[in-house]
Amino acid sequence: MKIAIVETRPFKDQKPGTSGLRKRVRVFRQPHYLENFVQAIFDTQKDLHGGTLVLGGDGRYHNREAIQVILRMAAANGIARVLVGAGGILSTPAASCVIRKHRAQGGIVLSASHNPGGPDADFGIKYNIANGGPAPESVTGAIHQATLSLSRYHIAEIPHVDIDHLGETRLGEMSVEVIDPVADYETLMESLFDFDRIHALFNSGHFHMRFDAMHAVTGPYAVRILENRLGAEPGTVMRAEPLADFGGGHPDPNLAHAHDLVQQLFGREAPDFGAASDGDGDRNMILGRRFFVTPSDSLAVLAANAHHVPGYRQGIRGIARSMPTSQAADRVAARLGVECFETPTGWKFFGNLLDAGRVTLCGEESFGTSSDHVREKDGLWAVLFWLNLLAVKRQSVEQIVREHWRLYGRNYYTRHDYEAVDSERAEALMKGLRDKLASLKGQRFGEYRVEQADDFAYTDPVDGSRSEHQGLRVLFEGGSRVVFRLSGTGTEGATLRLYVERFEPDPERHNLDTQETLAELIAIAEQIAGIRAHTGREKPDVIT
Ligand code: VG1
Ligand code: CO
Repeated sequence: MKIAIVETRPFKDQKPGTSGLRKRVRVFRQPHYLENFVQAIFDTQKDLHGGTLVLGGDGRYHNREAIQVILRMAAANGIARVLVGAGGILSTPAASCVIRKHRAQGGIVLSASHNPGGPDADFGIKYNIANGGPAPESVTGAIHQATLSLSRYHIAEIPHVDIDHLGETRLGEMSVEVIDPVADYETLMESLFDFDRIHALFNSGHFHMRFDAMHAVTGPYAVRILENRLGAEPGTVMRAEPLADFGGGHPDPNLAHAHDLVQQLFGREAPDFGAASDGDGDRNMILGRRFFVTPSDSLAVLAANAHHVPGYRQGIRGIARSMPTSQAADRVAARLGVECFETPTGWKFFGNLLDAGRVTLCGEESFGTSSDHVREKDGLWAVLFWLNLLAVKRQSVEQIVREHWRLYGRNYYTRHDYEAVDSERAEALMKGLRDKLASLKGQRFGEYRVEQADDFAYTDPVDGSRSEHQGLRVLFEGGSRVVFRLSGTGTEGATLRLYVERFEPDPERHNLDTQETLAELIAIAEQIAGIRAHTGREKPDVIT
């Protein structure tokens, strides 16, 4: 096997964001662009030398080409063994599962997650470490540093590798094992959930669900597990086939982008349960019949009911949520008497807490929920968890959530996204607000009084690492809050996220319209930050 050493020059824009490096496909297709980033991974992650790498992606445009390049570079960089998902497919949670199960030293997942795909859309690459989780900031920082001074990369001169048939081949010294992308994951799910009971629920003939795979990676997983294994009727999974451009859609499971699913669940003769997941399968949206479960509530409900599920029968050790996620889970943790952590946005901040055994469940308001079974958020896992609860409790989704609110109170919650805003204007908004924070304390806005206002920073309780500037928070007396953040996953301009939350203990007031009951707080956010003036936008692009 001949190895070429190719001369290259550094790219200055290879700094990973909230979850990996995401760019337009045309950026990734520039000569040497992908190769440089991959070489930076191999140069900095020494354990991979002589070790095992897991490789797969969400099937988006450019996935297959990138896999071929990475295989050739892995062979040239002394990787001993690569486990690659057949067809180049591995969902993010499945990759995490495979890394852990096969004790790999790391993994590369090719995905830009919920961002659209296709020749004019987005591509992405994420590196996961040996615990199966997203690389922490220390690792992404080192990779980024390496990209800034890269002058050559190593690549084997070999023909195309067949990744479509299961089995092992050799590339020089390196072995390539093409694995079934679903099998290990399915086994893990079966070890956590009561498959017999869920099967009986589907068999009863009184329970119907729809799962929207959004033409993204979860299709094959959902068909195999929900339909083939658990007996859901054929056709339960919609948009099941992974397509390179996600069928032209935006593989983001929210009320706007999973439009058909939402219509079915809110229509006449609606099924009992609906769910969707995103491009790389780590997000989930949960719907009941004519009922939307906010991701923050979903985390709280799963935590409060975990003992009904075999994998969590012993109880949970603690809960972690990202800062902008509603405080509903905190109330559950308090009642259970377990620790609750508030981390910055991004799954990488949960890794240490999970590894240290301090938390069992984690969640983000952005449709991410998971547990210590892997080190990523896990869309289908959340769906199976809900199915297990539905099978045990024999209540509707709505009944379960309403009962939860009665017991714990309701955290009304919304997120407003202003997408593709001019970056300088977005920065100016954040700077203006940051400068103002100190003066907000004690100020009264209508019925709300500011208790605290700060620029959120986090010190990891396990390794002491510190992360600053993780979002601007205005906290009001009584637990209401507004939070401002700039997205770290977009590829065009800036995306401003406004998160709004209000706690309502009174069960008589649990039936209000979310946007109406939060209208005053939304107006206060506008008053404090001047969103309209800064962004030039009259209203948000997406309201969740
Ligand atoms: C968003 C979400 C964040 C999530 C991240 C990756 O990040 O807010 O909670 O962890 O996407 O999710 P940002 O920086 O755009 O707000 V995924 O499913 O796109 O990998
Ligand atoms: Co995702």
